[in-house]
Amino acid sequence: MFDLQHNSKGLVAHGVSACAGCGMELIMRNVLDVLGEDTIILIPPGCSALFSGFGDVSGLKIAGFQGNLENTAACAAGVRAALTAQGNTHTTVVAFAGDGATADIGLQSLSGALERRDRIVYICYDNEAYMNTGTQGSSATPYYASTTTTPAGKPTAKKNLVQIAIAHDIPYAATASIHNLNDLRKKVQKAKDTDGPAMLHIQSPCPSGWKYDPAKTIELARSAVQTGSWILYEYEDGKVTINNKPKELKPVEEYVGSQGRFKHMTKEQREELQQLTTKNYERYIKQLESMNN
Ligand SMILES: Cc1ncc(C[n+]2csc(CCOP(=O)(O)OP(=O)(O)O)c2C)c(N)n1
Ligand SMILES: [Mg+2]
Repeated sequence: MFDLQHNSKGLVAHGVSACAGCGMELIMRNVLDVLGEDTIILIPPGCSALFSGFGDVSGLKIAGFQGNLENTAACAAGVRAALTAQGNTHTTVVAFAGDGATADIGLQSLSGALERRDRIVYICYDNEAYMNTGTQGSSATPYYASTTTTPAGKPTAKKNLVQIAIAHDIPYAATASIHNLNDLRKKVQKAKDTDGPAMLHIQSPCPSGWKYDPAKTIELARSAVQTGSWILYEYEDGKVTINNKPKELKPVEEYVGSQGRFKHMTKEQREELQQLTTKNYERYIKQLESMNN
């Protein structure tokens, strides 16, 4: 449908209707840039479905289809199996799913594909809620964030998706952030080259759901890492590398202070969040480092 020679560079077509400042759009562009044309993409309902398009019109210049919220990884595994049956080992099969589609509704399907060691690249862009349907809380929504289903702030912590993936003994898993696109792109390349399932968990700031100025998307992504709210690391064949370990964490307020989803928090709650974030960060870094012993 699209003339690759004629259109501008990249595998995303013009006029995609993502919100201004959408982190996920930047992730999609970079992921496809690295994976290249010889890729089939599976997209569930959610904001990334803006790219799979409507009817016979697609926002992407590669093949793919939209499945259900429950079965992105199973769809990807099916496509891989069909390609393998045809003798095709060169095409990359990528699943590109939100946090709700990954950590909640499609978790069983992801678990099955990881356990079977299906050779797929599974990417979860994590905007930390069910954004496409109006910001309902998911299990990836962080502690204290306000959503329409957690208006007074989520009372529980964020689910640790990468640890769940690693528990399946897969060859490659990593987290990434759009403030460091070189690191993100390297990880996409490694995922592509992995012989078996590879999983990337990428934080995706969302101006509409997190309620901040769309110009601040990259700044917020950076601040999440600098405050210890998002940890950058990768797991390769049993070995963990922490890609960014700040000597001293910046105050969490620098990250949450400009986001409307945290504005209901009292001074005491902010102090509590600071303590929790530092404690979780230190504990998790220790846990990751101990995996190399
Ligand atoms: C089983 C099922 N439940 C609910 C829906 C409605 N629905 C469509 S998109 C969506 C939000 C998905 O959230 P997420 O996966 O985090 O992606 P995001 O919209 O945040 O990009 C929901 C709840 C659905 N399509 N299927
Ligand atoms: Mg989401």
